[in-house]
Amino acid sequence: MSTVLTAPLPVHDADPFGHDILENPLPFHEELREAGPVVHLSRYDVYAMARYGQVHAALRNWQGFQSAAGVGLSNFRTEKPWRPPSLLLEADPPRHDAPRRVLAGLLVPRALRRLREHWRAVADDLVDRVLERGTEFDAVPELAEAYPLRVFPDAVGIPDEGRENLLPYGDFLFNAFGPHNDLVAAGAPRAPELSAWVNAQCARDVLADGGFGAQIWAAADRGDITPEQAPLVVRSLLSAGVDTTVHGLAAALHALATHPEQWRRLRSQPQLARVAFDEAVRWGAPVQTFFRTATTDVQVADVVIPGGRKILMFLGAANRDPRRWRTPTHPDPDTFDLTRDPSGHVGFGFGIHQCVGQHVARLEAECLLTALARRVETIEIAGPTRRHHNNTLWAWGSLPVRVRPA
Ligand code: OVV
Repeated sequence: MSTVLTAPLPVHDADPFGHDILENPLPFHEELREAGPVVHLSRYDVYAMARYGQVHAALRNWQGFQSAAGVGLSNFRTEKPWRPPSLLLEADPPRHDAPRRVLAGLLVPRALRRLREHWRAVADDLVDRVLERGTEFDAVPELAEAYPLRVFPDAVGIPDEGRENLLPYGDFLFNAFGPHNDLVAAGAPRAPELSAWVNAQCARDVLADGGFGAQIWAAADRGDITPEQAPLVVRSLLSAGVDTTVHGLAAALHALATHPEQWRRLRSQPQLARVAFDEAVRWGAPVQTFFRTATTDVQVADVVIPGGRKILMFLGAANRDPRRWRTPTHPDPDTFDLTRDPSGHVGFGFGIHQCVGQHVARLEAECLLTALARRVETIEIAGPTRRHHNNTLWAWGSLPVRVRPA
């Protein structure tokens, strides 16, 4: 017989999906971290983790914290999901593994090398055109959105028509991981139409030869996945690959525009572009949260999370936990600093579900940030910035910037 010591569970009554916290989650994150290793969120009757150690451990523990019951607030066992579950994100081993292997193989750095030269040229061209139009512009539509939309859908191989649906689809999808609040209600009317369009882009006959989409279908021909799985794997690319990168790039642009000394550092050492992006994903975590569901009773620190309960993991809070990030050389986790080693951040998750597209995102960031660093001597915020509220994404709606061309 074993005895489990349990401590009283700290409680927080805030709404993590309310507009005040979506606007600026940082004070709430600190309260959660300081409240304890596991906290009960009374508003939704779920458990929460905001400290690095527990978030990291929970992300690794796919046996104890399953994904197949959904990684949003709603439990797929008791509530019908709004779309057929993802074969990657919303699945556990063994079913998760074949689709994951196929996608991972297509998206490893070695497989992306063929894209670099073209993606660099597109970034150079985009930056040139933006600068031709003037030295003040909104970095969200003009760079953070424009660049991924120029390279990623082509790389997947979807047709041109309807690409304007990609961002609204992603916005709804990431809202739908949260509660059925005003953000979900506002997006719901278009969800069926957007979803139907995305699903139609996953069919074999619409996907261009040589793209990621066609390669996923080729994997089905080889028997690595089934023909029924192929369209859903393509759907994962179109679901997870656009808004996340857009807001990761926006986080990087915001960070650099508000830290002139870090911009100078990047200008003098353009090979820091990748570090700059990962530091931005740590500091500005574009994906803030995901849920898991306890498979059985799981003990975390001195708390037992009962089987069947939802756990909300605060990736952005873990990324600034002083317990992990306060070091002798870099004592303040809240600073954006290219001399820091950001590796180990959980902005891409961790473990078997860690972002399979992270190398694609890093390549996009490398191309865009080096193109910008070559042509722009200074970049600063030129007007009021605006957040775009989403239940999962920490997003920018508008980043007016002023640049001085080099
Ligand atoms: C990581 C992520 C986010 C959203 C959707 C998916 C994955 C998916 O696989 O559909």
